[in-house]
Amino acid sequence: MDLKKIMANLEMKHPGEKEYLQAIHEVLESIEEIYNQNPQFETAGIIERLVEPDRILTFKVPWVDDNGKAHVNLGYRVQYNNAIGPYKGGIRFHPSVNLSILKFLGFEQIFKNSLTSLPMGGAKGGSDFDPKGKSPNEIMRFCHGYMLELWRIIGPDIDIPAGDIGVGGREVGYMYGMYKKLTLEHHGVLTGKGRNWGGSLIRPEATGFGNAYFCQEMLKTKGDTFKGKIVAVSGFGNVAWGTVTKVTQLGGKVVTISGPDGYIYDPDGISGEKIDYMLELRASNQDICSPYAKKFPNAQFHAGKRPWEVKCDIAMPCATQNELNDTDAQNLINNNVMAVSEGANMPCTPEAVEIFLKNKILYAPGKAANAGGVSTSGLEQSQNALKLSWTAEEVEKRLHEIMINIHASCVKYGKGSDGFVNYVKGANIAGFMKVASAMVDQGVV
Ligand code: NDP
Ligand code: 2IT
Repeated sequence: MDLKKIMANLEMKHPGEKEYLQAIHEVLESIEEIYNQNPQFETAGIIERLVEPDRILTFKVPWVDDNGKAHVNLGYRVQYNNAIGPYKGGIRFHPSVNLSILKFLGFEQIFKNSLTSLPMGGAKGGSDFDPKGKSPNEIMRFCHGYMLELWRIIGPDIDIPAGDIGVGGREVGYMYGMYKKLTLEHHGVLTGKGRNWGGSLIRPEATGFGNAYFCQEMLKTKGDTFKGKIVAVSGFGNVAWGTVTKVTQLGGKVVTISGPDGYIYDPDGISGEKIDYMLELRASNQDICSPYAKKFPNAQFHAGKRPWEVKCDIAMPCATQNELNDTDAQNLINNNVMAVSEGANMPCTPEAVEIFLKNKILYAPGKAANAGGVSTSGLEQSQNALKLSWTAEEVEKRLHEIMINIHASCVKYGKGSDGFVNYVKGANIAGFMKVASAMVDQGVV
């Protein structure tokens, strides 16, 4: 593999798509050695075929606000690779959404989904629509408008979307309603559905729970646990909430959460009613930090800052991509952090990752640590196909087993001769080998 040449070609073809190029570089760099040992991959053109999505649908979504004024947003679905199963991945609504971000997310999803051991290909979709400050009716009209285009290219054996930033149970409900109206079919084409119409118990918590379980497995390799550990979390959305809940259950003390306005440091720990309050604020579409600091006076609000300056044993970034840079990473190392586990997708910059690997701490990339969300989406699909509904205990037990197995795969492919586990390498190689072999089996298509 000539990594430099591949990257130079991609930079020429897709100028300015920085998140996409970042994600591709990270994966190719870590699979280079094993790729070169398997000449059948080169013959089958695996890299050239993997780095470009199978197809991209771009469309406009016109919608009308509560004052009768029309607006237009851009909608996308990137169907990346379906070698091991139908396309699968979330939908993101956030003003920052563009093709580069959705291509990076779709590309990462291929390997994440492969790691889960479930039959799911990789995809991602979204829009630059900003749900913040919109009324429930405006959200509904937008979701309906988005699905009016998307329905043509999805299906329970074709492409199964789900939530991501700005898309939770409510938005999935509106999109599902429109899909059903257009197709007359009720077969669970989206995951993250409501409990009463095909959703799975534990799906809302699953990404954060899985993140905590994965980190627990990493700690086990050092003979350690979450008990008594100080944990810094960023974000206050779906993934942050699940992470805070499970870390607290496992005996850790979460001292930070954050929003785009800054972060909260709560030395008493964020647990119990404080977690419920976090949910309440989230549901009411407010910024979190100043109301939280008002309600719990021991908590401090650090406006415009990120939580990585706080002394902690474990850091769990759960907000968005590139939210933890080299300065943050060095702060964490100087404060003796022992583990970093990514709830978000690609929250650490490449420079930050390099610092973690150089210092040989436990570092879990998102495609491994946050795979519990899509895994439980897969379990939701299984329940839909069986026309059954499993108990919360049953789903969580399966989720826990999947996370333990993903950890084992990372160790298998990532453990060096000195015993240090490079989870980036482990996750990328384990995810890649399965997809690449399936592509070879199926010929050049
Ligand atoms: P939510 O919308 O529930 O929460 C996102 C959080 O990140 C919010 O706190 C949001 O604050 C903050 N945020 C969003 N964009 C930015 C930004 N540009 N700068 C700073 N903060 C930002 O999303 P999720 O919790 O679902 O997603 C969080 C991360 O986890 C994402 O990287 C997502 O891809 C990843 N993920 C999600 C999964 C899922 O099942 N939902 C599964 C696996 C990974 P605000 O709303 O105020 O902007
Ligand atoms: O990034 C992710 O894995 C998700 N947003 C969840 C995708 C899914 O299909 O459940």
